Amino acid sequence: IVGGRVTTVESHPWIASIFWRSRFAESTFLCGGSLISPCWLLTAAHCFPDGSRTKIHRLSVFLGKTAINETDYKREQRFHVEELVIHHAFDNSEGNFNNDIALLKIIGSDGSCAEESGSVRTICLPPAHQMLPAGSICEIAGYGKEREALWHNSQYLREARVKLLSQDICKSKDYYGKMMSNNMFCAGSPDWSVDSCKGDSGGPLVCEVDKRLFLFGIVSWGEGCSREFRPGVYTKVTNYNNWIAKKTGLASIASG
Ligand code: 4AZ
Repeated sequence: IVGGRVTTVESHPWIASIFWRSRFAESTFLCGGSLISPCWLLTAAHCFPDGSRTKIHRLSVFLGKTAINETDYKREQRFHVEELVIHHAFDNSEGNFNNDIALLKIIGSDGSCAEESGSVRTICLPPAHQMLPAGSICEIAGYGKEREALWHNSQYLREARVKLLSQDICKSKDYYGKMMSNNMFCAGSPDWSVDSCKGDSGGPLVCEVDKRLFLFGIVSWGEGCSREFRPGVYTKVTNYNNWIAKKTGLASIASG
């Protein structure tokens, strides 16, 4: 997150961190995610370079983490991945991560899923195709870089507020033009000082509607971070309610 501030996981208790263990090295941080039901995370498809051939036994998921490289036995919960569902139409052939959405089914060593606590809880999905007006203020959170030029991710969870941009503006020539599909939307700050960045991918963009919080976006891509006319691009979650309901078997989740 560029231009944000350090926060604690209690303020974003649905945020997950996904780690990858190679055959040779210890676990490295891969991506963020959001807990949408006790057993399911929503994240970005591009987080898994091997796609559906990803070896899920090499993945692990943490909930309830404020410091990414510290173990907090009191607050965090750790899981294995039982299932990885990458959207069948995920497509990066145009370099724009179309349908950048994936589901992870998590399971603890004792066979249980996430347990609600002060640092762990689910986030609701918005009703299918609900649109928010341009200019709406939403929040992003993640463990990603604080500046584009840095090499390392943030040590701590960070948050920031961004404004939704209209589809017309983001599809215009000055912005992303044809790179934008209707499965995406843009968000940023008018002075370009706030953005998601590398390492925030897969994580949440959450907006408040009638005093309730909903997961409207998944951090997906952007040209660099916090660059003029290059806002962050987010997967439009409201296009995928049916897909999520079908793949998770959670009927109630489709209606928000
Ligand atoms: C990335 O490389 C990335 N500014 C994520 C978000 C943004 C750019 C790049 C948005 O994972």
